[in-house]
Amino acid sequence: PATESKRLRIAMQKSGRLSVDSQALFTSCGLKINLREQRLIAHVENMDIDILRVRDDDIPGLVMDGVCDLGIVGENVLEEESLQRQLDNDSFDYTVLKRLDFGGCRLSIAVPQEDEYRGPASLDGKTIATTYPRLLGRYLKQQGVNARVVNLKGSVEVAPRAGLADAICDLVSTGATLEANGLKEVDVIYRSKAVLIQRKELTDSKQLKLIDKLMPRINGVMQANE
Ligand code: PRT
Ligand code: ZN
Repeated sequence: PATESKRLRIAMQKSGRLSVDSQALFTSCGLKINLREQRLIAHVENMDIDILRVRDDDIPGLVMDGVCDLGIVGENVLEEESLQRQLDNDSFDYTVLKRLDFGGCRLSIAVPQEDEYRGPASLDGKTIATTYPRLLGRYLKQQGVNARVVNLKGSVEVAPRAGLADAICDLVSTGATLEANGLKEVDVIYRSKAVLIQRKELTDSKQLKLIDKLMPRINGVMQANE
């Protein structure tokens, strides 16, 4: 029947840097999930929750469009999608329930090791390759820098060597990738972690109660990990 409460839908990355930690968080919160099968949807056995396993890039949109109730995604991907949707005049509403303690990285400008860099102005007239054109565009605008942005979905770190760009703007955690490609990190433009987000206009009382039950558990797990 239409009045029956729907199961809470949580989107997580299927496979990648956030999957293991996302899954571990759910498990620590007492969710019994069978993720052995390579299915899109995994039913939580002991709660009215379904886990959707998707590409990380799809998670902000799924939550902003109300298709999923919660999601775990990197702030970098979330912010990029928000900026894009603002430009496209699409809905970009969501609530951050919790900033999590994994997925930490920074979005940085990097240039060839031998290049001189004297701040953002050095990027004037240059070409910068990135997977995050909106975050980079916002930064360049704030800095009053005029640069050409090339949008690459992958292999950003080889762009300068390949002659496709003068600089890159990419995610960095250890810095090993930059070093291996003869690049140096010169400016951090955004610091990111994984976040748990909720869609706006979630009004179902059973779903809200379920979230109220989960949040103290998440806080408890994070405190125990400190
Ligand atoms: O398949 P799907 O689209 O779901 O995954 P994906 O390949 O797009 O994303 P994935 O799994 O690589 O990353 C998911 C999220 O993890 C990112 O959106 C970030 O929020 C976070 N994260 C944390 C990182 C890194 N650290 C990271 N180091 N994402 C990517 N990297 C890459 C970076 O792009 C570069 O290629 O790792 C390399 C740099 O690492 P270091 O250690 O050499 O500096
Ligand atoms: Zn992705």
